[in-house]
Amino acid sequence: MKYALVLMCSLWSAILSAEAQISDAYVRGLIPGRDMSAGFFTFKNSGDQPIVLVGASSAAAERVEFHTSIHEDGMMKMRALENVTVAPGESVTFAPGGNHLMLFGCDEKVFAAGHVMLNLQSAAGESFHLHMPVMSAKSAHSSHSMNH
Ligand SMILES: [Cu+2]
Repeated sequence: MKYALVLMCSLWSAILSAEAQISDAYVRGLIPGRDMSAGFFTFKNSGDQPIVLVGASSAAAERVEFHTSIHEDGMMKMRALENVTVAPGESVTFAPGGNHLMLFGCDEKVFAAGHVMLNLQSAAGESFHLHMPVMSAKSAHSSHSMNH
């Protein structure tokens, strides 16, 4: 009985880890005097159920939100998204000028060390771990407006 349980658990974790592939993850380096950053990644759902991302958190930031950039009255603005749904077999790209993670209250020391660990939570209670290198704010494409 114990053996069957262990087998079930390892099977379950294999299913979970095979469900999504995350690539091109990175965060912007902090601009001196500011504690906000933006994070980007591509999330591919290779399972057969939709994955609804409902939250993000990081030890390197006080708060992390999903944002989208929209053009309104000739200006680029940002809106917070409550959740992001990734359909089975589809990818969602968080990239400059579109969807992004917004990190508030960033820890300078962690950013200076060059990488940020971040978790995405799904509505089903899954957790996806992202290892995001810090890219210099100068070299990163700067289309990210601070207007909310
Ligand atoms: Cu934003």
